[in-house]
Amino acid sequence: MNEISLFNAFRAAGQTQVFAFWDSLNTSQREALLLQMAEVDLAEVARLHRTLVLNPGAAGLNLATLLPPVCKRLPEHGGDTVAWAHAESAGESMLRAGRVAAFTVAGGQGTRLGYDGPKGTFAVTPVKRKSLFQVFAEKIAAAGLRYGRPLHWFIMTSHANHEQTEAFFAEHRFFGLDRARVHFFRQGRMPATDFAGKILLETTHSLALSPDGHGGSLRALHRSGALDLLQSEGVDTISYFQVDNPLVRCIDPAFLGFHALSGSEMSSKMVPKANPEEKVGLFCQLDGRLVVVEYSDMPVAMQREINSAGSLRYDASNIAVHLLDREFVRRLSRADAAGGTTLPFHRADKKIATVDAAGNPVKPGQSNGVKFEMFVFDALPFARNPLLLETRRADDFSPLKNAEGADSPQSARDDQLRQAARWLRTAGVDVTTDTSGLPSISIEISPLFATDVASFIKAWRRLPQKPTLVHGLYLE
Ligand code: UD2
Repeated sequence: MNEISLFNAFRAAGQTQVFAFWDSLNTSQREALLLQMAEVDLAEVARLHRTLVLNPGAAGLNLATLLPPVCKRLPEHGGDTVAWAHAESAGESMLRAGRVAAFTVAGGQGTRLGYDGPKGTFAVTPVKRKSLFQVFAEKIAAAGLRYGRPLHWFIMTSHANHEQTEAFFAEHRFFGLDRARVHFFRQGRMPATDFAGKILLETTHSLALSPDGHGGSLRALHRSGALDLLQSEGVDTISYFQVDNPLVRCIDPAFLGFHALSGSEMSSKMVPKANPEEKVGLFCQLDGRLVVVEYSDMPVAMQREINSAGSLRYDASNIAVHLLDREFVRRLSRADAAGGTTLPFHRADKKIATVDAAGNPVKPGQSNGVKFEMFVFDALPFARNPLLLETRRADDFSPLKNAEGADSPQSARDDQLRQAARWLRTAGVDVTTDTSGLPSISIEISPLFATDVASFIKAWRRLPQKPTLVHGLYLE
């Protein structure tokens, strides 16, 4: 679109405030503003204002019809051991056939952690202080080595952290991965509006744009050409995980096998809720479909509800680990581009930095507008045969969200230490721990040594000389 048609489109949409300062801008400022204006889907902005701001009730959930979800349980919780073994070997065949790629969403701001940098660069391991990105790189490398097919790895960044993320990988030589198989792309952005639906300016020559949420990853996979690359490489399954979870089993054969064997287009892992107030989304069934309800959208009484067996009625926590069928993502993205019904946007009222009528910066003390985000789990109701699988929290989930307390660097470190101690004990090694399983010394096991307890036992047995555990231990 050229300058004139952009101006006309914004004028027709009642958004002339975005060029209020046009006459005072220099050429490069004008160019920058025009580029941002070209990014905006004005019809989408108008629709979101109508549906989420003017008429918010219509988009609400009907909680009265919610039910607990159907879930495949772990063998220790009644799951079928034979089915688990069968699924694991099916997943291993997929990996041997090179049908799987890894996908990390790393576009978030990490505000709660208070860390100034892309979250994936945060040093998270107890002994070697490896970054989250290095931990994932080693897990992905280990799967490639074990199954004889190196995996492609896609990393979704944001406009704010893209360059820093790429530079970090370059500086660390891609942690030994083949750089031709590591792909970065930026997620999309959405303009923030005031409560009257007017797009806010961040400065006189830039719009208030923010990431479109991890649900934007589906559009971005399509737009970036990732889906075509995957197709040409014979990859049909995308293993999706968040950047904030050092324990994640990002390449999990049993999960892959269950997903493929049930003909699912999107599958998710859950863990039983740690406590009724845990701040995680919950898998539920709504009108026969699998959905995730955010904790903030579920009344506390419902979060605490107990079933006839005496446990929490809604206990299926979303750990944000999903498998996506490549063509499912393409189908949703195409429908999206054609203006069809796809992922809904969620509204968040925020304090949005902007400018006043004279162009001076304004930092509002209370919410002055609305940001719009999509959530990837909202794709579940569109998927054929969506599957929900239970996993073990201690081996799959320890998110890094806050600077202190729950879900912090300390808790993530402790959970990694407990896992290492547990694996050593299962291999018959005497490890001193406290009652929570926390060892008295620092132990770190590289994913290149083992990625689960079974591979750990094998690797440990193969060691010609067993290391002592006096001053801590690092195994690679
Ligand atoms: C998410 C889930 C919650 C629970 C929890 C588990 C949502 C809304 N809630 O909570 O249900 O499962 O995770 O840990 O998802 N990201 C992007 N681009 C964006 C926004 C986020 O890439 O525009 C990434 C971000 O880098 C991170 C992940 O998505 O890897 C989660 O984002 P979050 O921290 O906003 O989600 P959170 O912790 O509120």
